[in-house]
Amino acid sequence: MKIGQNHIQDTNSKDLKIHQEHFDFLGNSLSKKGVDVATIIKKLQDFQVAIPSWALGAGGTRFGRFSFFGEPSSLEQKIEDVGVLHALTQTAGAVSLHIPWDIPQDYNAIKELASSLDIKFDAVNSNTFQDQKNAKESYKYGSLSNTSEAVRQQAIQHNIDVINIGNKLGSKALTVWLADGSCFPGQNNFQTAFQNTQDSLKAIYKSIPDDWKLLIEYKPYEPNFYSTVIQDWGASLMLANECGNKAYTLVDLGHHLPNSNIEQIVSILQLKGKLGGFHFNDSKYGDDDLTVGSIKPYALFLIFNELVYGMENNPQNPDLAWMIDASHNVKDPLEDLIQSLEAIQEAYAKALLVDQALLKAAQLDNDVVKCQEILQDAYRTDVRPLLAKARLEKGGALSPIQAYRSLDVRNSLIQERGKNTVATGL
Ligand code: LRH
Ligand code: MN
Ligand code: MN
Repeated sequence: MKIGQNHIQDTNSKDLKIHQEHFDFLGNSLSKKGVDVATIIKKLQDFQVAIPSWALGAGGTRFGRFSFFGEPSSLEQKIEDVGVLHALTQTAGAVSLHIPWDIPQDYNAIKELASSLDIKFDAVNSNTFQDQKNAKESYKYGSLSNTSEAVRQQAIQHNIDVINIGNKLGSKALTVWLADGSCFPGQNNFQTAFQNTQDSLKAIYKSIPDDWKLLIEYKPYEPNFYSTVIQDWGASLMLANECGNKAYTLVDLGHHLPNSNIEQIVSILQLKGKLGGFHFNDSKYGDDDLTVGSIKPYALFLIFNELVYGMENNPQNPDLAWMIDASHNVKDPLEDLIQSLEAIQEAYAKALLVDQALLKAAQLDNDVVKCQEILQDAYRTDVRPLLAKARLEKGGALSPIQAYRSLDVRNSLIQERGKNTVATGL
């Protein structure tokens, strides 16, 4: 299924007038405050987020999975689905593959398909948390941290294989997330597990090409419930520092204990030039992988406020690999991803509205009330007409969800692919 420009323009046409009125009203009031609206729109247009190849089907829990039908069952179909998202939103111009869930068969064909849809290959993800068919060694008791050298070697080699796959696609980063840890006190020696992980990551790092990044993701628990080897940003940063200057920390929003101050974490990592990647989602209790911005939109805004500050003031920090890491149990996966993309753009746009000079002055004056007023003035602005304008100028939909529904995308996919499809992945 490919959405044509004419289809999108048709669906836009009836709402163009009202959009223009909303945009003019907001644009005028922002201009009066000294905001450069055109620059904000350009920044929104340049902000591209990778879609994970494993998030295009319904997720599920260990208690069950309910399909939305018409789900992609091959990598080609997954890329086509990202194409649908990108055509409508103009902000999903990349895909992130998990290996071995999505190993390309015909590299040239996959690359051609992706480039015809204006999609790039972002970070590749390795998987040493599941045993693979015919693998000699098991990851039951860990991978890069395992007490067995043979297991560690197998896991190191897998990461090198993933780098080679990514290289053929034009990826520029490897993301390592480990399930390694322990379920019961005494099961692991913390120091041995950490040291083994460090040595294994250093071995992988030797194969990281010069223009690549190694992104080290952390998570406090799950699937291990007593300890995780790379439990937090401190552990990740220590490992990245040990590896070298191509290694960075990756922050996944769902990988924090309740009430963690994530905005402060991203801020300090950027100051140290060590924030490399970002996984967006939202959560109420744990690593819930819910729609971005659906639970804590103000926290997301505060995080973006620090990201924007870092992007503008920390040249020592590289460009980040942005990815949505969400799962969809009760929503059409494509609709859910559209909602996440919109929430990301919304938080970004609001953060771009923060008057940084005024904020700095208020901070110097210790005018606490004014500091809060400045942040909340930006947060309370309804920026949706800016987002719509950014999409419209690039040929996207004024309202991606409405367009998706009026174009009846899910039914077309069901007709094309059949009802009983099962997406591969988690
Ligand atoms: C782990 C995680 C990590 C994995 C993905 C499937 O919870 O966030 O990024 O690769 O989910
Ligand atoms: Mn993640
Ligand atoms: Mn996760």
